[in-house]
Amino acid sequence: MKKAVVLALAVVFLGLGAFPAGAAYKEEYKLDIVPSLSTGWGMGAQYFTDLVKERSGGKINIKVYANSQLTTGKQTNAFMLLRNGTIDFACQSTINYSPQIPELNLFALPFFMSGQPDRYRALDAITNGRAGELIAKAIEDKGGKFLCFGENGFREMTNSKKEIHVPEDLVGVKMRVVGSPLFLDTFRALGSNPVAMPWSDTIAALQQGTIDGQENPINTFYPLKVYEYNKYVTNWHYMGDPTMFVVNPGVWASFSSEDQELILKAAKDAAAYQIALARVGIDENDGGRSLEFLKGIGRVPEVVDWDAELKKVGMVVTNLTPEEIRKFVELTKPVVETWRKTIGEDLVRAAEADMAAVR
Ligand code: X2X
Repeated sequence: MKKAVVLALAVVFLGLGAFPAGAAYKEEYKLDIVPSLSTGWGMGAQYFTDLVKERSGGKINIKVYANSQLTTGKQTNAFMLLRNGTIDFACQSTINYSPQIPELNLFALPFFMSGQPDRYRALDAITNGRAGELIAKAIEDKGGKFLCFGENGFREMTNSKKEIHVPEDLVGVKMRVVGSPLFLDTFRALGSNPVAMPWSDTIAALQQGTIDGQENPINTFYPLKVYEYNKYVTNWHYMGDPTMFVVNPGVWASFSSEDQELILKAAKDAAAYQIALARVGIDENDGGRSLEFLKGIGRVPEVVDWDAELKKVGMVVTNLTPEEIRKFVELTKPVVETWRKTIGEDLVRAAEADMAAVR
């Protein structure tokens, strides 16, 4: 008799879907990020969870797990763990999801956005444009609920050996790159000898000298004191690295529509903060907008003049001339040609049209 009741209840529940609205919320939702909480990426993720907690009156409690804890260092498996529900929420780089969602390689096409007159306008045109919609759809088709784009930043290059002005300078410099094939192709095309490695192993490897350099946004490598091992930084802006605020679709469906709205709004507010942190003192065309925004929300970070700060901590800052940049662009052209096909011509063309529209 009891069994029959349980069975009948089970049937009713299944009929309502696996996550009936009004189901008890979890005590804690887990949010995945790769770097430490002290980075702009980490600060943006933390702000998101704080806003959700505050605005839900403590009902929705999301905890940030930094330093790839939830993927045990295997950052390129992160999307699979979000999809299967091991991870509830994430603020992740497109790079780490790109092995499962090829469209996300778009942002890592070398000099795709920085080849435009204003690389930040180009990036915004993509994330807010037709290409951004296609990318959101690609993520949802593969099993992730997309909320919005944030920002890690444009990626620069550091090393312990010498100033990098032209591709030949990279010969013999052992660069760490993310374990995503496009990065290996780009650095090999430049004549470097790249090593794919999780971020969680990178600082120790720099310290031990098993690698000579790495590439990441300033705002991501500085908090980890990369300058203690790498004297040289080259600002080449070769790719812009947005983050994505995403949720497991089952978890998303378990929230009431009011709470979904609250979460989406918090993600957008946190993304605006993360984007401002990625640009303040770095985007030379930002005209003080990022700083104004950060003042407005009462969250001005310690460092707002990165050029001065990097010099202060002893780094040699190399800003490339257009001539020098052209050499990097030439050598990576075949990589772009090959990867356009993997990403999908339609998406690449949509992104080119989005960028052209703001030029
Ligand atoms: O691994 C990296 O370089 C990092 C932290 O930027 C990413 O997760 C893409």
